[in-house]
Amino acid sequence: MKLFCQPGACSTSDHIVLEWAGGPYEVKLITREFKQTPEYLELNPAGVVPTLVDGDFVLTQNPAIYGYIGDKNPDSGLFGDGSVEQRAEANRWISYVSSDLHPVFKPLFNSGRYGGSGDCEAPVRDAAIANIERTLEFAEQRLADREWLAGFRSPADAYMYITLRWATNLKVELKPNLAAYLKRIEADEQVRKVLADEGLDPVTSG
Ligand SMILES: N[C@@H](CCC(=O)N[C@@H](CS)C(=O)NCC(=O)O)C(=O)O
Repeated sequence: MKLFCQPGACSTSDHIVLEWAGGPYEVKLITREFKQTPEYLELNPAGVVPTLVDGDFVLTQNPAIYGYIGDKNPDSGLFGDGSVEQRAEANRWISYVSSDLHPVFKPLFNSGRYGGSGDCEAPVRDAAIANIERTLEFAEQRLADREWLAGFRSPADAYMYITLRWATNLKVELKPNLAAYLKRIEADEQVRKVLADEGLDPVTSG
């Protein structure tokens, strides 16, 4: 399996999931500019990361890629014990990150697509940060009595981690449960390896 990944973008979560899955994989690190080349657009016409290539099979969209990696590595525990309930629980939290949380960052990263000049105007920025804080509150409450979003470590945590890196870089102050969760994820040796492989620094100290 070969993952096309842009360091620090959501595709880093797929890199972490591949590492957690334990099977062989290859990562091609790409730039934002490479996503617009004919070579890449042939694989991913939307010009976004991630893209996973497995033989002749080309797959896009984070949730689909997590499911594929999980199905290819059934003993990895990525979807818990594999029961209908635990798969659904993992998918519920993958959906939360994919559909609710990730999109609220988009006005900050691509403000030009929201009618702005490309530089995020202060009122847009403030509203976007408020939306991020409001959306993070669900995860903050969820983590009050559990270590991982689904109740076991799943791809939702890898994806959540990437959004928390973005939030931290945007100076969003994380509440206690999310702050502890971020430290927990960054203490994971496999996450550290992925960060090193992508030339990224952890966002927590210690
Ligand atoms: N729904 C897509 C979202 C992918 C996405 O938004 N990727 C971002 C990076 S996190 C991207 O490549 N955006 C285009 C750009 O930055 O030029 C998925 O799940 O794969």
